[in-house]
Amino acid sequence: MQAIFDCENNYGAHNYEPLPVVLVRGEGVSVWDDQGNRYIDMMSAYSAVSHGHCHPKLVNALTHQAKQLAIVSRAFYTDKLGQFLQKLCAVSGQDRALPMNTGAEAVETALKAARKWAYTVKKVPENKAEIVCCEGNFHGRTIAIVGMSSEAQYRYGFGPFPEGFITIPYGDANALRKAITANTAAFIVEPIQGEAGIIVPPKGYLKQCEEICRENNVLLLCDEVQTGMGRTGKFLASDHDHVKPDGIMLGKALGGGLLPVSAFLSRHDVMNVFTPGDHGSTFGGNPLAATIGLAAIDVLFNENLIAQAAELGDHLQSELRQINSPLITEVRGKGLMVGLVINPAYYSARDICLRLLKLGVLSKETHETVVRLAPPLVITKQQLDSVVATIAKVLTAAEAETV
Ligand code: IF1
Repeated sequence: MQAIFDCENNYGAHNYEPLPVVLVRGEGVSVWDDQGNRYIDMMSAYSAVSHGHCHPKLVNALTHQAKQLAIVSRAFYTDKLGQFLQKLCAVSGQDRALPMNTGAEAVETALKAARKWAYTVKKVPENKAEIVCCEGNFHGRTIAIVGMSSEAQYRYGFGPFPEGFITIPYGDANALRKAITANTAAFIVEPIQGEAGIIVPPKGYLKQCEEICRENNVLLLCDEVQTGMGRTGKFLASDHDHVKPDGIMLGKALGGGLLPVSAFLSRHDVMNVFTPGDHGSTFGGNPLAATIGLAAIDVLFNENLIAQAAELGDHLQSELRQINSPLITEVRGKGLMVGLVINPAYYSARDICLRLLKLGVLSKETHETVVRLAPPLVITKQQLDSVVATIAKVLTAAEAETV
């Protein structure tokens, strides 16, 4: 095991600090390490594995298409892309979709669309477009995107950044109203902030933002890379508030836990700002990715995973709230996107994650205090109950050690 850690650490950049476990196999909610120990995966690759590891239908679709045709670039039509985009538009209520690979690319696509829409449709003077973003946001790691970040570590050493981004507090619709000028192109927001610590905004926030955007001819861009694809108990988290964004970014689970597949979705009048040569990607929308993306959406609906996320999410949160421990300060989230907040006076969230790991539960902290719990949506109630029992056990043992 040490040899594996050493090899990765000696030849890789040190931009991660993984927990000390070597995973070699996955099936559904389970993963196994190189010693044959089994774990329940409660973070599902930051929601990329919502369908569970190596879902048989998705693996079948992948291998079948891989033998047929995988990559051809967008220089040609394929028999798979149109079907995928049509389905994507149908389930998200948008007119057009632009396929990319990673979440960050979908976000960059949204930023480019919003700026060009501002110049060509809204008639903002050249190079004056502004995009409003939120404190605590996480939209990815590119230079433009970390330029939007309020997190010192994500920015430090990577400047100079593109201009034209204005940061306001998250969850405060009035701040949005005040930040908008004649040059505002868009407001970009996560319906629930993931990296910030599973922050659920006040009820009605997104609806108010939608109204303010409409009044001011500003695009509402919802980053649903993490919250979309059923994670919160609706296909899109913005569906909870009956909000129809002007643009939506999807990623992670859109790739069925097998490939990076992302997309930016929008209305005709926004998407039509792109003309041939404006934007693209070698791999975006390739037949393999399109096949998997389409199958990932089908499995989500056919296996009722969205309703399951809603029901089991409520169950998880109520069970966690019944754990009577001074180590827990809060349980929050929506659907199967849950944060367990640890009292920093006793332990860090990472300490708790390490203890859970030893008892066969994979989780991941975000910031110092939040244990992120976001299992594959295929998890059963019984499996969830066993995880809650393990969490209770860990907290009781940890509490005993504090006295
Ligand atoms: C890492 C967190 C999760 C995202 C939203 C876009 C992207 C992400 C809302 C970019 C990516 C990731 C990336 C991963 C850690 C992770 C994360 F801890 F940072 F917050 F999921 F919770 N929009 N989120 O959450 O998507 O380009 O990565 O495909 O290590 O950076 P990507």
